[in-house]
Amino acid sequence: MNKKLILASLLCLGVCGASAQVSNINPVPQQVANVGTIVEVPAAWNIVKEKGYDASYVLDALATASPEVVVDKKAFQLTIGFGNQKVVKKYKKLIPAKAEGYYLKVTDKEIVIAAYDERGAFYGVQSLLAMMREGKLELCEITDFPDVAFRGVVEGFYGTPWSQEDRLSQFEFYGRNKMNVYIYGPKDDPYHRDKWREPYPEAEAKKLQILLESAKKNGVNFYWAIHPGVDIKWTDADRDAMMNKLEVMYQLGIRSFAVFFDDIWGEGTKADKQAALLNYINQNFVLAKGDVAPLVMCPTEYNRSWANEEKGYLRTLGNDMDKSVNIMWTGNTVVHTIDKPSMEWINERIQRKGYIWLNFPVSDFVRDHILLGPTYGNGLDIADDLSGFVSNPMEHAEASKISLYSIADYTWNMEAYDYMSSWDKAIKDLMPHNAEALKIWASYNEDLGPNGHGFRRDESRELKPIAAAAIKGDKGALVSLYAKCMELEMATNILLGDKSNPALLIEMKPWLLYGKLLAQFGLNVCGAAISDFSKVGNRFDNFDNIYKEAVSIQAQLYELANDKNVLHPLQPGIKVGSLVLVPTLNKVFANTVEAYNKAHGTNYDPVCEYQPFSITTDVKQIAQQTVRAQGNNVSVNGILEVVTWAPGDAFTINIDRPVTMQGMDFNFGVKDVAKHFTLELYTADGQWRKVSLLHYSADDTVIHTGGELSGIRASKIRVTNTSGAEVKAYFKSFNFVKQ
Ligand code: LOG
Repeated sequence: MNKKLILASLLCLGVCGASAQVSNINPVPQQVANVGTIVEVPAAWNIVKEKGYDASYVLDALATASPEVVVDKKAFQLTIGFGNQKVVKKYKKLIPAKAEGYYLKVTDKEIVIAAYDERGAFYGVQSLLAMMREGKLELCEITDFPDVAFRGVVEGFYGTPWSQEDRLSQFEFYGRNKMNVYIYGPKDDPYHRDKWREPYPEAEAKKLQILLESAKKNGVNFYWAIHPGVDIKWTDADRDAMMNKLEVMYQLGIRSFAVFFDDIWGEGTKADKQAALLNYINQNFVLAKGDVAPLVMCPTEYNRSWANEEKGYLRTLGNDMDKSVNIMWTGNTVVHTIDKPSMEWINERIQRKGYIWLNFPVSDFVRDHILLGPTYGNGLDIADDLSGFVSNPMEHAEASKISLYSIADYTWNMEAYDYMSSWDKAIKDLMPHNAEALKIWASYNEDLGPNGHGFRRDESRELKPIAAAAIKGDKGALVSLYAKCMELEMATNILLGDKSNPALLIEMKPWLLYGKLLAQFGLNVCGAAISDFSKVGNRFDNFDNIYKEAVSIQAQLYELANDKNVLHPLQPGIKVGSLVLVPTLNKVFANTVEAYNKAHGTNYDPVCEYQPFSITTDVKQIAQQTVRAQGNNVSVNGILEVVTWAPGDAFTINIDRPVTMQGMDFNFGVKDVAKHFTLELYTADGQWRKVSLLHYSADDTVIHTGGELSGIRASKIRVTNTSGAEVKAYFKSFNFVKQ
């Protein structure tokens, strides 16, 4: 335990458990003392502030508090000030000497908020408001400041960008939770990426200005990111196009900028050119303007697994690029938690402290899941090794707040970060009146399932021991599992009727409907497992009905997961409880059916979920993709980033029986790429048969097959890079149709 913690716990001895109001503050403050006495919120207060300090977002925030503002020296006093303001002169020694730090004292006669700077005063007000949220106040003395200077969010995912309402709600949330950065970079905004040279249409520009205002009100630095790497030429014309666009954005009011070079290949990836461009922008725009924040850039090799040490991309950036430009980093792989050794590795190469882009809770590569679990795994000792820490969230803005609440907590006070209690607080914050139902529900929506990035999360911690015993046939455990399914059904019903957070409900609804049905499947399965099929009149006595119900629920689940409104071409479907609950229920179902078949000489199929396809491949990035069948249409989900095929690398779909082919196409996202690949089918006579590949036109990136494909019966489909050289391409889609 470090000194700070020892001090904090000594001061807390005996009273911490009672510090109900202070514990509502997020992030957990650095130092808390003299807590334990809960008092009423004063009905009125007299605000003492610096003369002339009138219009400010800090005072606006304070004005949302319940006490009536009176001008009366004998009333309850609230003193607020920062920096060199006279009004807080006598607290000078108590103010932490750190940007955004504040000192907050609550006694039964007065409140003092004395901060290092204006942002600190805003955060002092936020802590006070959080304490008062339940209508009470707690006497305390808090000394608080952030561990990480830049904390927040990068809207950097693929998929539907957040709506205007989403973003406005986010900024209010960031302000409340002391996050100071929002980087605007949704991959699917054309004016960020594909049309980076063009200005926003007027209506879009106006919307950005509204966002900017809201960000300011909440103490959030709004970074606008540009993504020119797809087609940039290192010419004066493109450099001028970049400067023009930045100027247009500056005129709109943007004062913080980022430049992204992720997920590209070819000309745009050159480190020396990127560094030269960033330096040019830094010198001729950022420094020339004088009121623009230091640049943030996302490199092409933004994680260790992609770093090519021989070519020295990162070292070139480290050497050549102005030291004031921040460099983003996702860790050891695209999706990874961050630890001390990985920070040391990157910082040494880029010769500055890395700016973390955490790819959590982003779900654009596992869109069949919604990620509501706790945020854990990042080192608690890396505060001094990084320059910033932002999270890339889900396209579900409201649901992302569960993780973002904890990202705020973690980046502010790392050593005190407790991911389970932070998770509980986040859930309570998001849905105070149905927190228990939301917590139950969240515990079935944590893991991402198998995915190309290999990033997994724990799930359903409480259910695990019960599940293991239930699979072994333990009757007590089966009863507990039954109860868990009832609990899940109840939670989904409560949430489906919740009116307190409509935005959250809209986002979760497809999963909730699925989860409710899954709970019913669980009741059926556990009921059957517990029943001895002897008593008359029991719902679970007629095995044939139970079996029909199970099959019917599976069919209904399939319908829900294949509803056109939730079908995303990359990862179609809906997954709930995929790590523990679903495999447990399937196993219990199989056990029960097998036992019944044995005892009664029947022949019911014990398999409830069926997967006839599997993938084998040398290309690691696509090894974890899933194969889906809908009727005769079979598809492999695509991935987002660039895929590298070494010479000879193959990708094979194995089918558990021969099928007759009708048609096929796949899209590697590049023109004229078909010539590098060979397609072969493994036919019933044990031969590999070659099928020709072509593009329909020079502009078409889709690869089609020759007419000879139709009618071939095959149990394996194999695509091989036969170009003799490395091929870089995308893997956007891969489909075939059987007869
Ligand atoms: C993209 C990002 C995407 C994320 C997860 C970075 C720097 N870029 O693989 O836009 O949301 O991974 O799919 C990325 O992470 N590429």
